[in-house]
Amino acid sequence: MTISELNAAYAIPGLVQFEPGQGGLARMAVTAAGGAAHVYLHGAHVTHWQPAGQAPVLWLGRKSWFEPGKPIRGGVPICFPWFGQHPDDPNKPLHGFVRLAEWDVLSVIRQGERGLTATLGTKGSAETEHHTACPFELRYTVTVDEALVLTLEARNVGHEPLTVTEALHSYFCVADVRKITISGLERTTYLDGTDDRRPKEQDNRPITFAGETNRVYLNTQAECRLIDPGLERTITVAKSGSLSTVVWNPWAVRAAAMPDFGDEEWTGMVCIETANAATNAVRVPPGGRRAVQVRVACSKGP
Ligand code: TA6
Repeated sequence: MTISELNAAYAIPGLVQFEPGQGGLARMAVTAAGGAAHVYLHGAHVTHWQPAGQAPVLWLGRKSWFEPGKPIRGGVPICFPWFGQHPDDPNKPLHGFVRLAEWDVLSVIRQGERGLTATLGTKGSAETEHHTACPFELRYTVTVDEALVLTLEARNVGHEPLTVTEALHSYFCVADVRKITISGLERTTYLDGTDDRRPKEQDNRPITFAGETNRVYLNTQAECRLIDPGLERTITVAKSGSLSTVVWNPWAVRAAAMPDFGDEEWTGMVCIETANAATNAVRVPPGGRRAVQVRVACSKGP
């Protein structure tokens, strides 16, 4: 659909409109009383969320691609139907292909007095160039308010079981990653991506950052609290339908190696990803549905 067609079908004056975003890609701009947001149809990618009375919460890279066929760096990329490298074919796109797809808008409705809910959809099937083992349909519901609630629902529309790994790969803005803490994952086993994915255990203290960090915490449904003394705020990340939490910061050397990541930008971001990865892969039976949800909130102070 063109931007005019999207506006004719879904715009709500004063609350939501469609517009050309960066790179000319179509995005939905939400200006609800509870919060503002941008959602690109490219990847159904939430790139911006600012709850009322707060600074922006999501980090977006200044050097991000905004091009068909390339992922956006920052916000909340949707990793599906595989997280990281494809299990059998390293030539397939990292983190799956739905973050590269153009999604359809299915509905846009007011949510209470102060919010808005938009639902987007896409499909993957063996007949497409994606060569997934099994066809599926996705619905992604984005609720913008004082909290940001994202729900990814997958339906297996094939005749075989569908095994997926996935993540809502949220990037958060921080004043300085070296000064934040993340609590909630104490005494949890993780695979250390900086050490050949060896299993390790988080001690009984919150996570702090002193170097490249790339961890898949397993078998955890815990809520995480990101305490940022520099921005004087706490971000809470609560989830359901997810047994893994991924924590990532590339640090200086890896950031410099990524063409779409500014050399100095790593200090201002951290990812806390609501995932089902590695041994937490999910099996969806034929005709079955499953959903993963994250709820992000932000409050002033520790
Ligand atoms: O979630 C962490 C991670 O899997 C890292 O290994 C790193 O590669 C990151 O995601 C970003 O991946 P991308 O394909 O967006 O560059």
